[in-house]
Amino acid sequence: MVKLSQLFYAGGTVLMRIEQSPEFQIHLQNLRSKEPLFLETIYNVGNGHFGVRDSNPLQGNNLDYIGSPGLFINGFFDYNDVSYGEKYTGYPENDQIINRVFDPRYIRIKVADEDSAIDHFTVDNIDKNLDMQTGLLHEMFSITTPENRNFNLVVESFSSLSKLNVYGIRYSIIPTNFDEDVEIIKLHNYVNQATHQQNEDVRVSQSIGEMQLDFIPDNGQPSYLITTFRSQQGIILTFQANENVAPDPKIDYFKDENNQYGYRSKYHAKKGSEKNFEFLFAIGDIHPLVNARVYADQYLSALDNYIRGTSFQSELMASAQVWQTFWLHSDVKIDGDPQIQLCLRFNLFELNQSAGRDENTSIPAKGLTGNGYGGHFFWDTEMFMLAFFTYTQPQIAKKLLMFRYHTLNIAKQQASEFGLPKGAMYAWRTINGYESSSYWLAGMAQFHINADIAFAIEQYYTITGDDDFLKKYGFEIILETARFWMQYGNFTELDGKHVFVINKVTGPDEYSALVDNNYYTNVMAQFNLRLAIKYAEKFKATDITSRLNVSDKEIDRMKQAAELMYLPYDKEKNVKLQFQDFEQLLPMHLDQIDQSLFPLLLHYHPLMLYRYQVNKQADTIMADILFPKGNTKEQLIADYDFYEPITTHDSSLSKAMYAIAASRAGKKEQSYDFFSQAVKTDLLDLHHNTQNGIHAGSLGAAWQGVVYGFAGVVNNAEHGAKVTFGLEFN
Ligand code: IFM
Repeated sequence: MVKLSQLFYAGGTVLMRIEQSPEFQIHLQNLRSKEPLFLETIYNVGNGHFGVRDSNPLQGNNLDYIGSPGLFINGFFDYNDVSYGEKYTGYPENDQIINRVFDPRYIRIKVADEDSAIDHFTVDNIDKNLDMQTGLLHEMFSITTPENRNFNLVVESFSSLSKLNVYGIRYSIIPTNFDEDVEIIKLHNYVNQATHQQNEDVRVSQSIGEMQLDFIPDNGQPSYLITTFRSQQGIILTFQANENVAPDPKIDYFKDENNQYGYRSKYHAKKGSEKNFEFLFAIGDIHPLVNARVYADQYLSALDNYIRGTSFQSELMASAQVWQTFWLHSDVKIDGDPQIQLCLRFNLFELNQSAGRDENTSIPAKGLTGNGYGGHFFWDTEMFMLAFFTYTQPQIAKKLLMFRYHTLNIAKQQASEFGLPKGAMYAWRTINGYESSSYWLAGMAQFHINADIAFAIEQYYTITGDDDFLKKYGFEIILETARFWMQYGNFTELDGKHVFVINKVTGPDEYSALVDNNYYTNVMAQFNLRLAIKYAEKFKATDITSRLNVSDKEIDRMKQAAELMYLPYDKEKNVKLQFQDFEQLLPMHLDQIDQSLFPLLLHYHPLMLYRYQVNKQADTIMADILFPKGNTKEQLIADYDFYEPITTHDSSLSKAMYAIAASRAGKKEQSYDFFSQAVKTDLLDLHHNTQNGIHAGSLGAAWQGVVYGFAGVVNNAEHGAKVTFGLEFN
């Protein structure tokens, strides 16, 4: 079905030949679920700048079709009011929400007097295949009109990796039981698309932004300025029909009576004949609204250059070549279990489709496959996904870290508005750098994100040796986040000892909130402080430390704090305590809870959960994984045996971490079991919510499961620059 011969030969010259390996194909027949919304997610095509859900191509802006279609552009968002019962000082005013821009897959088809925009055409999936070696999505639909006219619609599409602004789509129409007049209309005249999706899941954003679409007149091809009402962003889009490829039937650029521009083609279709139409979209970068208006022509002509004088075919080939290079550097081969192999490849494919590459964006928790979690960036990037990029595409890892650098001033502003005179307080969840977490207990209070970012910088630096990055950007973030801990934490007396404590934080586990001395947070903060000390000493008496006003006195205080950091521990049980009073909480017997009540967060009030010893996800265990040095195997086993039975893994980030811990603890079967569930998260829809978007962090975590778990790679900042294989316990 996939026209490989067309794809890889041009003008008689072999440009590239790729054997279509079944190990890289996501074939509809092989998927367990055929549920439409799930398929929309799984068959998305993206490139870090944007992602397109695999909608029903006739869906349109009409509630007759059930779906959640759309184009999601990384960083393109609008604000929504948050309404609080009681709004206290410092609560975020607005929620940020990634915009659902119009669906570039949409096409309107008329057959005789029947019109897909008015009449309900039945659209059946016959075949779908995503070729992860080339990034080409190939689909065939069988479409039946209310008057029983039937035709096949073949749709091929890709998001270009070689030109991040380009999206290509090609349609072929083949009537199976009629000879009639057919008209296709490619007109995108709305934003804020109506969706029929009913979703009560709290993790799915209920709010939507408000965009405005303006046609840019008389440009020779449909072109748009799309602006957001409140965030004041603007984006230019344009698309072109390739008339050379399909001169018959002729395709016309038109303006309708409402001054809306599109393409249309009208022809007499014969049963069994095939007509092709192909379009290249150029999806612009995000600009401040004013610039977008003032420089629209300029931006537009730059975009035109991407798609003028080229074709679907050439752009697909160029993009497929980038995918080839990606696999050369990033593939992980697994013998013995083809399903796990495919899932892992899918995960890596999705990671590559999701990562922002422009320094102004990161990786949304749901990739670019939906508006779940508002399209926000969390610690997921730094702690679960970045390592994959650092090892395989460090240039992308750097861009992701640069996003944190470009938002450092906002983080400093947030610290200061919060009442901390020094340091940076990064947002728990955000698109533009500002905190977007209205449920601050399990949101903003997850201050560990500051140390997570510092940790990721150190990991990037130790692996790449990128001194320039460290000097110009990395050290500053490490320093400002370390300063945050010095401000938020304090010295005190506890259990008869002089210690440094960090109270009122929420750790990674979201089934407890606002605790004192969360082990993970404290150990990460300690590491963050030690990094600041190490690099302040390295750069002592240089313009780097003087520019950042680092004094000996400040570094001495950091040394004391790191040295005296309170790490709660139960000496009788020999376990690291998740937080200071963890053992005072009620026990929860997870085996006595009905399976239908998981995930617990959808069935219990948070306060109910906070009263129990129950973990949503790996918390203290992550400290063991990240800091193996000085940890004994006995300690790891004790921690594992204590926390594993009380962990629900309701967060998709959890199982891969347990797979690593189990592997290091010598619990091989458990490790494999956890890993195989983690790696299958999306392709097998194990959390039953892939329809809302992929679980990007989980996909990255599964990669870590292979590399840090089974392959035994020990790399973390604590071990210095070198990757070592096999963990040595002291
Ligand atoms: O960052 C995670 C968090 O750890 C668990 N809840 C979902 C967030 C986004 O993936």
